[in-house]
Amino acid sequence: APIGIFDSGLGGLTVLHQLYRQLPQESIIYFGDTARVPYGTRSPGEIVQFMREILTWMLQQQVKMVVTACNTSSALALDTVQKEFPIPIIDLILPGAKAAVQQGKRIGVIATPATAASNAYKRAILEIDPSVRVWQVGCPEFVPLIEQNRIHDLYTKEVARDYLTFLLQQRIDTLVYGCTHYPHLAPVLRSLLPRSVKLIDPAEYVVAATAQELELLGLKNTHPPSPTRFCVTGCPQRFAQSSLPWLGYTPDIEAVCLAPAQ
Ligand code: DGN
Repeated sequence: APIGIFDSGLGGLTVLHQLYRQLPQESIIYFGDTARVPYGTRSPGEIVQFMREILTWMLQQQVKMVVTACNTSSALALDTVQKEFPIPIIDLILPGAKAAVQQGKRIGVIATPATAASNAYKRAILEIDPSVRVWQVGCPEFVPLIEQNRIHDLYTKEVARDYLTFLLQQRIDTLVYGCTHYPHLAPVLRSLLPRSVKLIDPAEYVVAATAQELELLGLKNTHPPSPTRFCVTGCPQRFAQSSLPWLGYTPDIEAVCLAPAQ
């Protein structure tokens, strides 16, 4: 059976990339809720509802496990829905928080406004190590800019400079990508940060946690993997086009229609 991963749009591709690297034998279904991106400015109630719909669909596809490739969903909805669905759902935030405290003492988190407001990273980090300092910044413009493939615009760099100013004033030594879209901005962010600042991509660690869980539950794939299925709620052509720079090829995209969850 495949592993299901989902995001509101292109962000999950950074998790997919790690799945290909760390678990190349697994079959994957990628789900992008592109009709409703961005999630970052939605209410917690909406995010819970979206996640229920996505998980219901995932169960119909008979996935064996779901990897949350969206921090906003992980922060706002995971606790609620985890109890409602009979399938392992891997959280993104705790593995990222663990990695951050192993690397730094003054930790900055950039995230969607919803994730930043939820304090999910701050809480997770301080629970592991109360002696570190944590600052979070909500970055409302990043996801729309990435979805529009405007990564190399001068404007994007100016926006990034603005978001980082406060964190640099705090002399952070570590920066966490608190949104799966943000590793797509790595070259821009790297150019604005001192070399000594370490960048943490939670995608790397959520996939390591997934590998452990597969092992623990005896769910590792033993057959050759099937090609990844890409499914979106918005325009398939648009996703094919915007994912091209990250995937390096134009995938076939299925359009799906989610049924409202009960
Ligand atoms: N990629 C999602 C996340 O990690 O929070 C956010 C996407 C969005 O829709 N804002």
